[in-house]
Amino acid sequence: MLKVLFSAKPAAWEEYHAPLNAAFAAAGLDVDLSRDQVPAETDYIVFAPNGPVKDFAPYTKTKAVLSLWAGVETVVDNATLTQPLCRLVDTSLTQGMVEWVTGHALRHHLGIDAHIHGQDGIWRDQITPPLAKARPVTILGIGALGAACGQALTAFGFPVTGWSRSAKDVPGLRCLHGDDGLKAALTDAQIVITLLPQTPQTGNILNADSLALLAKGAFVINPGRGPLIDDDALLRALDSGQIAHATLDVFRVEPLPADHPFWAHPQVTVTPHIAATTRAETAAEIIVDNIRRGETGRPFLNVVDRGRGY
Ligand code: NDP
Ligand code: OXD
Repeated sequence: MLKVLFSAKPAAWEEYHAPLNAAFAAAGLDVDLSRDQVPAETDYIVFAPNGPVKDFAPYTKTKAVLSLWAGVETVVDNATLTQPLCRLVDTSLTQGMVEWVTGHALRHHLGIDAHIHGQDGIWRDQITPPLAKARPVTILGIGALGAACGQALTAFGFPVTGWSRSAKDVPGLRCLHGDDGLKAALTDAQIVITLLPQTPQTGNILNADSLALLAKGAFVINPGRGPLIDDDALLRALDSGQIAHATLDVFRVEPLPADHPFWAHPQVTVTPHIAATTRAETAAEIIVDNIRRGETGRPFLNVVDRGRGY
């Protein structure tokens, strides 16, 4: 019998244990899934960064650590982690991100706020937004999430540029990469969406210089990670009108402290790290599929490259 440790918050256990056990049974795997395993006898760890396991050294028999999160920045540098680390790539997570990004991009594109906040009996000037084809969008990070968001936005007609570390070809997107590509990707963009992982290379990628490349009055949407943005530079760009509005889902400190200027700024929308939620039913199938792969001698999917940090 395989011994699988579930290391996440108690609420996650309530959500996950039934779907995981159902997926193990469907896969024909005989598994003891528990929040309490003897480390040296544990075959796999289902892992969330906010769970109890911080030291992987005692897990000498463990074949893989399977993250319930897509972002792995809090564990990738853990020196005790020598086992393969697999991050979550899940169609439900991706679809959730596509819906959140598309919704917020359309809000800014259409100027929806002007009318929602204008229920005061005044028939306002009619301001016609440009069609999507005249609103260039740039997505920094065109991996599992960014590429899907880019393709959804191209379906509306937005000209979408995607930027990545290595050269990529995502149908429908203008794909740029590397340092040279970043400048071209940001120049004159009217909506910029950050879907990069948090690594030493991506910190403060949106800073005073890069924000200045965007079209005057551009919109920033960040569902990636807080440190991708230099907060002070963003606040200055909002105050100067260089950035018209920032919709931010992720922050350097979460929950965002009550005294952070983002809360009070009229051109900032704060959402509480809800852009894309991991859904237990699909995530369980993905985790179990990876365990089945391990047990049948096939390579694990979505293994994190420690050198790259994602
Ligand atoms: P992927 O690993 O699939 O994609 C990451 C993308 O970023 C790739 O295109 C990669 O380039 C690019 N990239 C990484 N480093 C650099 C760099 N130095 N320069 C240029 N491009 C770089 O990740 P996902 O799409 O699955 O997830 C992205 C992030 O979204 C996660 O790391 C997480 O932080 C965040 N997230 C947020 C959620 C939320 O609810 N707010 C939910 C889930 C994830 P290349 O293609 O060349 O490798
Ligand atoms: C994730 C997240 O990384 O929720 O999965 O941000």
